[in-house]
Amino acid sequence: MSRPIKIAAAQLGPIARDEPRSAVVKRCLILMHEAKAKGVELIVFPELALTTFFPRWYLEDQTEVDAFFETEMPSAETQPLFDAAKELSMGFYLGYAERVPGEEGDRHFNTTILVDQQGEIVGKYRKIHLPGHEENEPWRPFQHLERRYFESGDMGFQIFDAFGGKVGMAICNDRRWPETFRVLGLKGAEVVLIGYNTPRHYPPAPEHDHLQDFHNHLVLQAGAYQNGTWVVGVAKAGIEEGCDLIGGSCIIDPTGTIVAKAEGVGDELVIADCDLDRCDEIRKKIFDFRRYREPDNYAPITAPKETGPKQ
Ligand code: CDV
Repeated sequence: MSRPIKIAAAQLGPIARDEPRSAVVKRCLILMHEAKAKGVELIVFPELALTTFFPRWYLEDQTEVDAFFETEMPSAETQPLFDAAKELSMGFYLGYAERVPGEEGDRHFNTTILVDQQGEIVGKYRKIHLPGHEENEPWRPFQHLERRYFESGDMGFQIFDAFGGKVGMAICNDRRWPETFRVLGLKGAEVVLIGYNTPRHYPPAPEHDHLQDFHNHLVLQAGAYQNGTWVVGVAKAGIEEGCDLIGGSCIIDPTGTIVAKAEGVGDELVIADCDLDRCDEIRKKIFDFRRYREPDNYAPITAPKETGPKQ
C-alpha cells in the first residue's frame, strides 16, 4: 500500500520591516507556481510568514504592534494565496500573527492555518510554547518578546483529516518539546508541519550558538522517529533586519531520516514525496503505542509545571 503526497517546504528568506504584505504574498505565489510545476499538493510556509519577525523589537505603542497582526483570514491582501490554492489545487500552511478583537480587550496569538486544495481553511493552530521574555531587556542585541505580544494558544494540539491523511501542526519553539510530537503522535498524526524563525544567536546561552542548526534537526528528527510521523520544518531564514536566522528547512521521514533539505537561506523550495503509509514502519514494528507505552509511569509529564525541579 502507499499513500503518497508531494509536499514542499517553502523556505522564505528575510522579510524587511517595511516590506508590505502584498510583496510577501507575491513571493509566496512565485513559490506556489514553481511548486505546481513540480507536482506539489501541499506547500508549507514559515511561522509569522507575512511580516518581519517583529518580536525582536520592544514596541511601546500597541498600534505599532497591532500593525503586524491580521484580524481576518483571508484578508484582501492574503486572498490571492487562497485563490492560488484553488487554481493550482495546492493546499498550504501559513503562519501569521492573529488578533482577535473582543469586548474585554483584544487577544493576540501566534497562529497557523491549514488550507485545502479548494482554498478552504480546514485547520487552525495557535502556538502553545512561547519562548523569550515579557519585559524589555536592553542588554540583549535584539529582543525576543513573544511572551509580551502573544498569549499561549488555546486550541490544544489537534489533528486534521486532510490531504488523505492525518495532519498535525506546531510552530517553532513547540518543536523543542517532545510533548508536542507525542500528543500529536498519540492522536495519530502522519505528518507534522512546523514553521520557524530561529535566530542563530541566543543571548542567554551564546555558547550554544554554533549548535543551532544541529539542535533544529535533532528535535525535528527525534520527533519524527519517536512518533513514526513525517515532519516538515520550514524556516524564515537569512539576515533579517540585522538578525541572523538559521535555514535548514527540511522534510523528514518516519525513520527520522532527512530526505530533502534547503541549500541556502533565501526563498527556496524543498520537495519530497511523502508516503503516509510509511508511518506504519515505525508504528507497527517499533513503537506500537498500545502495546509498549507505560503511561502509569508518566504522571510527572502532565503534573502542574510548578511541580517541576527548581532551577
Ligand atoms: N520563534 C521561536 O519560537 N524561536 C525560538 C528561539 C527563540 C529559541 C526557537 O525555538 O527556535
